Amino acid sequence: MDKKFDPNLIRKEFPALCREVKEGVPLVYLDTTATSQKPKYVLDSLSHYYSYSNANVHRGIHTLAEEATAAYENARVSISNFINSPRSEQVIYTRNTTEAINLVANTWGRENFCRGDRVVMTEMEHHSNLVPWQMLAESIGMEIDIVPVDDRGLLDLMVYEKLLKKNPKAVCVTHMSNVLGTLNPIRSMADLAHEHGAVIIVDGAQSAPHMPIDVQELDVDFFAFSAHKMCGPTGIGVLYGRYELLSTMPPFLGGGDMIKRVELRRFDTNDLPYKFEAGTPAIGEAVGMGAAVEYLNEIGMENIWDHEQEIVAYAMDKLEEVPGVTIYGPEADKRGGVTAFTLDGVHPHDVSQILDADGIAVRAGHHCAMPLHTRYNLVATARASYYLYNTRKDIDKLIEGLYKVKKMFG
Ligand code: C6P
Repeated sequence: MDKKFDPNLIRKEFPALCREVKEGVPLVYLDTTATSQKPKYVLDSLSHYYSYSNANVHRGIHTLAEEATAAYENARVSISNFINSPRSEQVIYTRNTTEAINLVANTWGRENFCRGDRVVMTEMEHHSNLVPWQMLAESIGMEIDIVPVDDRGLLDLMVYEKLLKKNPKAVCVTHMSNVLGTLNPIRSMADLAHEHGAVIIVDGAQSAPHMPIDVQELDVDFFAFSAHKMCGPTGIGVLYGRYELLSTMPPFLGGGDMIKRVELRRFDTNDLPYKFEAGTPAIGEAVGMGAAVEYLNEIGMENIWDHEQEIVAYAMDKLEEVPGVTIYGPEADKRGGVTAFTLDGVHPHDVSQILDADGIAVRAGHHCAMPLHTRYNLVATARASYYLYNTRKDIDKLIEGLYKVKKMFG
């Protein structure tokens, strides 16, 4: 792998980015926020694992079982190092970010919240970091407080400080918005949460793929992310948790591997991380996630972040020049590689559909952030998002496409 950062070389490593959507129409992929494309390095690791080392983990002592277990556990160590977790036992495999947050709500949450206790969430959360807490609140009788988003797309931190004075048990916040791109000041929010005795649960689905993550530096209690948004496969994600919390939490799902001993009427739970990994896990996918982390490390997360900063600034400049376009969210230096926008007089679904005819993939809809869209009196936006493989040429094609949309709609 070439260490020098060159998106034109990088994109050649992604088979999907080399395809045509239809004859003579190459793919312009601007939907990484939904899911990223996968490099050959990761695809080969999946193929190699399933071709030669496929077996169940932690159960057999034959060669393939040992190879599969080693590959599964080595991937955990790579992921642990990727986020600077103090111990790899603090890295729990889940299906995705959504399952990781549901795990926390249903174990730590159920153990620690009582009727009348408060939880703080924000107006820019993805449904994954809203609904599990709403479900818990409904069943326990907790109170939900919301940190609003201002017109620029930033959290109102004065309100956050005020809400902390009500002594919430937990703060649930996204590191980066999947709509506005807003990068939230997690370290200072964590410091404030801790000063008030609250635990902070961070949705890292949109930050972990794009920037260096150090969970110790961020001082977060829980951090959730998904492999499929960071060059890895679907069906695998991670919950990082503080050791003292994870070790005292009850298990999430019951079954094989999460136990040490089972009798007919009782069981003893296994040690971390297995306590939270009931049943046969997504082994090949975990191996693929490990490969994705190796791939990203080789390129360098700082390089990826710098490139995306450059690309998003360029995209915002160009989008702003298109008459009728409104971009939501803060200035380029306060956001990651996401631009949600509307085009006057054209429904975002039409924008997306017309762009697709030219091979340009953007997402349209509420992006699983309905309350945030309501905040801006919107039902939907079109959203272009960027990653290590996007170039200025992709943005130029998007802009060309938008002029075509405008022409079609008069
Ligand atoms: N956002 C998007 O198009 P899962 O689906 O569990 O891997 O990730 C959920 C999730 C949680 N938090 C944030 C901030 C997210 O952006 C997402 C996924 C995708 O915006 C699919 S809805």
